[in-house]
Amino acid sequence: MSEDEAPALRSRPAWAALESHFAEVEARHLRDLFASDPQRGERLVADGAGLHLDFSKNRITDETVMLLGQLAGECGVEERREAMFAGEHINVSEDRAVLHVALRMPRQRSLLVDGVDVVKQVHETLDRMGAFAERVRSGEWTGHTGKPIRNVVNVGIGGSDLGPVMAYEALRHFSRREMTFRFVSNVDGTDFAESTRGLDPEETLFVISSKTFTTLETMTNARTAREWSLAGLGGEEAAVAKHFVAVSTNAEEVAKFGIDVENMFGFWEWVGGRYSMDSAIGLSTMLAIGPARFAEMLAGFHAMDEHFREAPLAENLPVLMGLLSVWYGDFFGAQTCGVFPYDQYLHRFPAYLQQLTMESNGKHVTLDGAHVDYDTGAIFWGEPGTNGQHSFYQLIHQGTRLIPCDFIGFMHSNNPLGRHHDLLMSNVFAQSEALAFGKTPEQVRAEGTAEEVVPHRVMEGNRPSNTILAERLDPHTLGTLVALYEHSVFTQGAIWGIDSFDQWGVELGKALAVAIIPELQADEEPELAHDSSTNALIRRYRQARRAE
Ligand code: G6Q
Repeated sequence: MSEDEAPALRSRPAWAALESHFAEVEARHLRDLFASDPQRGERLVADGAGLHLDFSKNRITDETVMLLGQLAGECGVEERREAMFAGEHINVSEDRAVLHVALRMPRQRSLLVDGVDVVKQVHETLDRMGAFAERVRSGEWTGHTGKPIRNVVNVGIGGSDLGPVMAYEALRHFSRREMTFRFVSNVDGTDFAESTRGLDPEETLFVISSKTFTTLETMTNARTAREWSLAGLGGEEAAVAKHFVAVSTNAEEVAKFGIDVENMFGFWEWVGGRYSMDSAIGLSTMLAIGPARFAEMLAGFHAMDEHFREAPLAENLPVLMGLLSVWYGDFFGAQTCGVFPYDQYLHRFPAYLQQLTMESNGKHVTLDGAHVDYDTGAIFWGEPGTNGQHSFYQLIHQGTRLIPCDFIGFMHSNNPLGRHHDLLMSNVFAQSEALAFGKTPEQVRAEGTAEEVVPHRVMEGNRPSNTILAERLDPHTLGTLVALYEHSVFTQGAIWGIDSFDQWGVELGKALAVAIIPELQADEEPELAHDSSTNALIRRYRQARRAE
């Protein structure tokens, strides 16, 4: 396809049907949709892999679901899904397979990619990780001076950090409490300084996590970690072997850094960074919760993979959520999507999802390079409830923008304290109810509100949301939740016909900064050839540094 040829999406019959259907639905209020269809709240729900999705509070009818399903069919979502599971190179711009689903396939399965059984490779690595994690957790693996490891510091960034941090925080309840886990990602020295503060080098293990082992931030932090470690261990190079392990696909660079490749845990180019928390990149997670719990997490991922592969589209949680995102983004013009986990342990989940969703679907061309003439990935954001309610929910309730929301709640708390959990969950139900149904002027008046204040207190309602419920936040559930969003992202990408698995915008950032470093550090005033703004900023910084 030539660059100026329009992509196919808008000319699909289901798209046209959705456009005319949209005009009808847009005019309807969720109050009426519920009033005219008393079974709606029980019908527009789906269950899979232990998760319950109530999508009835969305601005849709049964016809919308049917038409969106038709669109998925016309866009070949199922064929593309099968191509992913078969190991085809669906990441076209990098000519790679996309096989994070193989990371959680059970041991007895096999998946041949270019003649190699990748499931066998995955389990060999999991076994090595498991043996290592057990040695560290039991105290058998000791540091250079013979002390057991009490602190684990994961050094990585982006996909090599967000998953590990999120999973550690999410599963803290199941973690080895006598051990401390910290995460260093930012090249800002403050991150390293604060993350290692108070730790004893004799008891500290660094896990250097980097797919490429060339990322500026991670390698800078890794070198600083080595200096910190050696400084605390009498400067003996031999200490590195006991205090550093690597997670990478690049054995050569790992060896160059000085880490014994015996202490390297590998993964493969078909695992994208933001899809890697269940690969060896999850080593810190395994050290925290142990190999058996890690296996439970993988089983959760796999259960959702199977659901995604087998459930009919209209009952398929990730497909439904993906299609609803397309519906709001491309028909209602919604720009963002809020995700609100009502569980404090999931406080890093929105940040994790930001990378998963926005790095995957923040794309402006289709697979064959045509510029899209529709919107792609939404802006994802969020905070745990109930905290968000006391700040930005105001705009969702009464602002002028449409913000579809995902509420995530659990039947049982990991910390059942008095009435806390009932209060927490009452807020999940109350918020989605208030967003959908609002408060009419009549209702506000009936509360005795002074007439001039009535408009201020009216809630228009008709604000859509999904409610996702699970039994309890445990490793299995976390796996299902992450896979739910992974496959929702996949579904959206397949509808939009984009490559959800490359990240050229991120690569650009990696290259640009490298060019400026010598200009900041040169002794002589460098010849600057940027634009006038960048030149002036660089000069200003150099001047400030000279004055130090
Ligand atoms: C993820 C991205 C990106 C990547 C980091 C770290 O999908 O590619 O976030 O994970 O840039 O890369 P390394 O693991 O190679 O250090």
